[in-house]
Order: sequence, then structure tokens, then C-alpha cells
Amino acid sequence: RQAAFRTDLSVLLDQVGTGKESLSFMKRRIRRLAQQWATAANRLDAKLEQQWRDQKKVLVHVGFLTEESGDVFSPKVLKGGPLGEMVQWADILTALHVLGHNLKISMSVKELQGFLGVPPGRGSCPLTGPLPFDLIYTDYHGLQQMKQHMGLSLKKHKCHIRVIDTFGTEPAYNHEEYATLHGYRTNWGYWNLNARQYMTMFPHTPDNSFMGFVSEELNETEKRSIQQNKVNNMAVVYGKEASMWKLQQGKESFLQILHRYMEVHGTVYYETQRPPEVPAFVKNHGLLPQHELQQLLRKAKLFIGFGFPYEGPAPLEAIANGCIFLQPKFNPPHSSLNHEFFRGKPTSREVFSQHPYAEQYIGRPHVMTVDYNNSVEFDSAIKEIMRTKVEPYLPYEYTCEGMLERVHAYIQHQDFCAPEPPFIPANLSRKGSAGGSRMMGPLFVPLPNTTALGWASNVTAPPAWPPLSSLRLLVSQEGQSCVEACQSAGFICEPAHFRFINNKEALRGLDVQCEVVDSEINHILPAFSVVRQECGLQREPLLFSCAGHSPKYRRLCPCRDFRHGQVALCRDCL
Ligand code: U2F
Repeated sequence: RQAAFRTDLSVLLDQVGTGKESLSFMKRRIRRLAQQWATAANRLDAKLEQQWRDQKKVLVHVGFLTEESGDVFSPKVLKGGPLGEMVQWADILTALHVLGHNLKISMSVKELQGFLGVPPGRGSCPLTGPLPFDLIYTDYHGLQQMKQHMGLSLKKHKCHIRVIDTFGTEPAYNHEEYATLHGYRTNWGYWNLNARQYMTMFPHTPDNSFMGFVSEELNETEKRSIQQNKVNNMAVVYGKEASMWKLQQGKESFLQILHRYMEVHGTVYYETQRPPEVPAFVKNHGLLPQHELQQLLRKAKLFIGFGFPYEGPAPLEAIANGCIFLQPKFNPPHSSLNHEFFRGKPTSREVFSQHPYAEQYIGRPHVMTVDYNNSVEFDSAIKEIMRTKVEPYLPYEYTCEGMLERVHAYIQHQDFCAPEPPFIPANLSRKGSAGGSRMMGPLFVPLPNTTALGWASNVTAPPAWPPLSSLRLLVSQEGQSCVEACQSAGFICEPAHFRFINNKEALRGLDVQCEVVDSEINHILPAFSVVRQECGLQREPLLFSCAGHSPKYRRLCPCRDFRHGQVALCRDCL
């Protein structure tokens, strides 16, 4: 069946259910953004020009909100607890509904069992018939619950699963045996999924897919009125929980410096008294409902982060409402090796500021990232912010249309169930490879077009997605990952393209000198050592990794182009 866009959200609101603060929060959000979603649906509908869209049977099982996982989030909704996850789930549900899919929502193990058709009960009972869904969106808690209640049949059906995973899971942590043998085992990883089945909140880990969420959009009239009503010396602090304010009591209190120039506002949750962490000069509004926070941000000039929470939605909302976001640089970077919050998370990613997306994808004048220990630098940043005029800004990928476009593309094109056919590449052309200067900077090999790269004629292969036309082969520096290598050349690493470059022809096309070419199981492969003239190809497709790097190896990197404001999609991806 063809999916038809929906602009009426009442059925969705009924499906979400009642009885918990988390559900009420999500429903308030869905209602508040309903008009915005409807407009976006109409625009995307027109943009896709009658393109066929399959209607999928989709199950959304929100594991972290189930009683069985302890549901620690719901009781904290009105008390300053994390809301980012609920923002994202509300938006995922809305996107799936608006795109016209056949949606079922489960928030308990009992509902999960009902939808899957496995008998209720505690033990593991395999699902005997076919899976009644094309796609299941869940999280790590939900995955665990499915394992408990579907037993072995989970393995058979896991290609249909998508895991919403805020901070991402790198391939080395996802491969059970490899993770166990090489010290990448955590409480979360080791599910042996295709790493693109993990979907993140920001496009920070290209090994995973970028799901995202949306932020409020303004029309031209609203933008103009915001700019006219900005209060130049008004700052709002990022941090709705008192403990987040502790971080600012470092060497010299930068909050004091800020207070010299600006009126400081906060939205910190409190019960009866002002929390001791929040100085008396701060005008604390208490935790606000989302729409009231937006109103406050419309007046404020500055939204300032103290280093935590990492990578939440609030800075995007602030920037969308015309604030400048000021945030601390982390030197050394925070990661699972040195910071409690990231410890045990299935990623080695290094975080260089509180909100790397804001820093890298938005940047000045909307975002300023400075060293908070340097009071001179901090002081001059504040002065600059007060002088600078900025327009409200929201990257396309965080608009409703952008999210619908991306989720539509994933649903129609990502297929982890189809067997990946053996790839028999034609000879790569040597023409255009960097020849003599081959060990100097990044090398590009113009790849032949899709027809020249033939699949074995006896297999009917699904067309590659992203299409091969988007591929740019590049060699990293020693110690550099493909994430960085592609980025520094203005591209993005595309894990789906690894299978096209994991071969001797690619090495030959790059004029790499190999004494030996081995095929091994190691997440830095394909790669080569210049000194030893050793080349290695990847033997385990699950370990294709954009993130991997090693000091002695230069990696072969499958980069691709991307759309301006929609990094998840290449130019020809729609
Ligand atoms: C992130 O979670 P948080 O909930 O701490 O993220 P925030 O950026 O603070 O914002 C979440 C929402 O809270 C709303 C605001 C945001 O959409 O509009 N809000 C509000 O309604 N009232 C207020 O007074 C203040 C904010 C991240 F999203 C999670 O994935 C992480 O687990 C967490 C820790 O890093 O940070």
C-alpha cells in the first residue's frame, strides 16, 4: 500500500495513552507543534512529486518508559530531569504518523508481547510465525526486553529493528566477540546489529544513522518581532537541575563575570527554596513548561551552558529563538575514558565542547565556544555577544520538513534484511589518482559510475543506497579516523560505501604499495601501513567503522557528499 501523509494528529494523541507525566509532556509537545508538522507534511508531499512510498507496519516500543525497566524518567519530568529523550520520542512518533505509516505504540512489556503475538508471561517464548511488523523502533532497554521475551527468534528478526541511541554505538563495541576480545565490551553494546541500525540524536557518529528531533520554527513576522524585542543584556542559563550549576564554581566564577554585564535568568527546578547552587542575583523562574521557556528565549540575547548536559535540544531551541549560545570548550576532550557520564557508553568519541553539533555545524555568530578558565577570553566573548546582532536560525535537518524528509528516506531505502551480495568490482581507473604524491594529503580517486562497477551477474542486488554516485574514496593521515578525514575534505564518512572500497582494486587505484595484502578482522580496516608496505582488508562487514583509527595506519575512507542542512542525505539520495 501507498502511504499517505496525515496532518490530523488526534489518532496519534489517543495512541500515546495517559497516566504518566512523561506521556503528558510528549502529548503537550505533539499538540504544540501540530500546525508546524502539518505545514511540513504538505511541503514534503509537494517536493516528492507523487513518488511512491510504501506504507510500513511499524511498532514503536519505548523501552525506557516501561515499568519493567524501572522508568526512572517519568517521575522527574516536572523536577528538572532529562527531557531530551522524550522530546525525541514525541517527534519520532509524530514523524512516523505524519508520514502515513501503520503505527502501533507500546510502553510496557505486556503491550509488546500483545503486538508481537507472543504469549504473555515471564519466560522467553519464541515468536513462531512471521514478524507482524516491517520495522520496530526501540531503545537499548526495549532491545533487552525483546531478547527476554522473544528468545532466539530475535536473532532472526533483528534486521527489522532500529535502536534509538542518543550518544551512538561504534562498530567495535557492537560486535560481540570483537568487543569482548579487545576491551570494547560495555553494558550496552554487543548486539551485532548493522551499526546503521542505531539512530542518534545528533549527526555525530556517521557509523550510525542520524534520527534527530525538531525544534520550533518561526515565520518571517515572528523573526522580525523577536529581533526588535531582544533585550541585549539578558542571559538565560542552560541547566534545569541545580547540580548542573555546581560546575560553574571553578577557579574564577564566570557567572560573576557574566553578572557584571548582564541580567542572569535561570529555569532551575526547586521545591520550596532557591537551590543553594543558584546565586541570589539570578532571576530563577523555576522549571518552565516548554512554550514558556520559548517565550523567555525570545527575549534573551544569550543562552549560556556550564558544561552539562551534553548535547541536549535546548541550545538549538535557543538559537532558533535568536539567542547566541555560549559554551565551554573541553580541553582535554570528554569521553568514556575520562568522564563519568560517558563511562560505559559504547563509544570512544571525544567531545570537545558541551554541544559539538552547535560548534561544528552552526558556529559563529550563533555559537561561541570558549575556554571558561580564561577569564579574559570569557569576558571579551560576553562583550562581543552584547554587540552582535543575530537572526534566529534553525538548520533544515532540525525542522519538521527536514526530519520528515530524512525519516522518509531511511524508511524507503535502508534495508538491513536483504543479503549483501558479493561485490565484484571492475578495475578502478588509475586515471586521476594522485600518482607520485601519493603519500601526501588526501587522495581522491574518481570512481567509475555505477554501471561500470558490476555486481556478479547471477545475483539480483538491491540498488546501493546511498547511491554510488555519492562515493568519494579518500585516504586518511596516519592516526586519523575516516570521520575526520572525510570531514576535513568537506565530505562525510559513509559506512554503507565501505563494501565498495574494501578490495585490492581500490588499493591499486590509489597506487598504494603493498608487499602483502591480508584480510583480517579489525575495525581499522581497510587500511595500510606506509612504512611496512602492509595492506589490510576487512573480513567482517559488521566492523566497517568510520570511527576507527590507528597511529601507524592510513585508512581507506568511503566519503560521500551531503545536502546543505541535511547531512544524513547525499545529493542523489531522495
Ligand atoms: C539532554 O537532556 P536534557 O533534558 O537535559 O536536555 P535539555 O537540552 O535541557 O532540554 C530538553 C528539553 O527541556 C525543555 C527544553 C528542551 O526541549 O525545551 N525545557 C523545559 O521544558 N523547561 C525548562 O525550564 C527547561 C528546558 C539530552 F537530551 C539527553 O539525551 C541526555 O541524556 C542529557 C544528559 O546529557 O542531556
